[in-house]
Amino acid sequence: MMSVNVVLGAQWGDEGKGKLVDILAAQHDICARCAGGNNAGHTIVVPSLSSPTKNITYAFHLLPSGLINPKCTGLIGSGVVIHLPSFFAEMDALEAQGLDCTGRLFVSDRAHLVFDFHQIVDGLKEVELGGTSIGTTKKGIGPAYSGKASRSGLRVHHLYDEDEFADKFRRVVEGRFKRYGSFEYDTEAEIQRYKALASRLKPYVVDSVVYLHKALSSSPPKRILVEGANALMLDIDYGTYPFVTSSSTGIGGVCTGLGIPPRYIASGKTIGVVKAYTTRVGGGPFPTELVDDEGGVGRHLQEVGHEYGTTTGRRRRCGWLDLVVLKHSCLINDYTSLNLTKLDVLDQLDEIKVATAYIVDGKEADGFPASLSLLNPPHLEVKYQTFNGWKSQLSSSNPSISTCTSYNDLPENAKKYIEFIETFLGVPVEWIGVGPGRGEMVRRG
Ligand code: 2SA
Ligand code: GDP
Ligand code: MG
Repeated sequence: MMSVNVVLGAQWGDEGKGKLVDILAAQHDICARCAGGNNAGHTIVVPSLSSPTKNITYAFHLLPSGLINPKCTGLIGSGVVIHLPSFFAEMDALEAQGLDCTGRLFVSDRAHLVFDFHQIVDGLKEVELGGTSIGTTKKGIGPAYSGKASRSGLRVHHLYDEDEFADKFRRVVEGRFKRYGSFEYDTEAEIQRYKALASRLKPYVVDSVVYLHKALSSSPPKRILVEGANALMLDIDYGTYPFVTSSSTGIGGVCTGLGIPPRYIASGKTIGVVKAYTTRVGGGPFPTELVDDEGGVGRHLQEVGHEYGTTTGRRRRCGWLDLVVLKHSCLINDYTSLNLTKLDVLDQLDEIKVATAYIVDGKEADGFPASLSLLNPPHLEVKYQTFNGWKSQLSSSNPSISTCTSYNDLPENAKKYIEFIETFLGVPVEWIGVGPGRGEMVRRG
């Protein structure tokens, strides 16, 4: 039986999933997205095919990152929400960079559509929330998934029954006008626009259940890689609710979003991508956040790590690695190994801290608390372990770990840091990111 391999974000996103997916895609035939929409952003830096000494930077949002590999086919599964104008804009932008996806990109007919009115409503909801806003990407993700859950959503297959589409569309928009007032929106023009989009989309549409099951049972079976979007702490059930996205970003979302039976997933690898520190975009709790002034460690991580959103350009909040978060993430996703990324960003720090426990109201918490009110002082005290950095173990000829190509090349203190993490979590660190480029990845074992 062919196993399905999965790459998932283990923290609050932007761990560097896209880079690992790009590397693993070389050994897979299909790269599938199972959840989220174009709120995701994956930046991938690879050598140019025409002049390999130069790098090309690709930004993926809705399309699977595995597509950089010309032999890999992309699939957008039923659990994904698709904004068609953005889908085509992304495809066109990739094509302008020399990446042609023709004939190797498919979209599930059961995937829900995100419309511009969902994006408008996303913004209006955020305004209503005021000081307690989620800090969404305003890509319409929440409103589109609420439509799905309330059974009023439009799916890809609806595009191909024009009367049903127009009827449903008018009703849904009317409902949003009732709830939010008559915001500026030309319903009839939108219905016309979607006729053209539907015909452009037609060659990409498949029944992804049949497609994947044929792929798994073909001879030889196709090798499938699932690319997670967002991350476990943004999961609708297990993240820091309500400061989460609206999909299942963990391992459960792989089954529901693709219709792949769990035994294929259980016999494959589930690789958790973990940034060597923590970042988060938008609102919500972040117990190890470093809120400091210019020159502080938080600012250092942000600048050295270029911590700005791929989709919105927003500054990412930065802080120390949080093993309480990661333990919670491991309990749910049961990673078979980890990819520790952006270790190079810590190169110049004298000391590195890692959160090892939460003391909630004087008692060590067993897991990551569900109640957000417990995550603030005076309830919460975070316990840290401090490590010496490896700055002094670097040399003028080797000023960054970015040049390391094997585990043994890494400075002793960097190895201690890695080994502490894997022992604490009980999961091996198989890959170590030492720079943004495809080649800047150390494989262990
Ligand atoms: P949404 O738009 O409804 O999914 O937002 C809900 C929360 O989920 C967070 N979220 C993200 N966090 C990190 N990265 C994301 N993707 C982009 C990137 C972000 C960007 O890769 O850089 O460009 O700003 C992402 N997408 C959603 C969001 O911040 C809310 O906290
Ligand atoms: P994703 O959403 O998990 O795919 O991550 P993003 O692409 O949004 O953010 C990760 C950022 O870090 C991107 O700009 C990557 O190019 C970059 N990156 C990935 N791995 C490494 C690494 O090991 N070191 C450094 N310095 N940058 C990395
Ligand atoms: Mg990202």
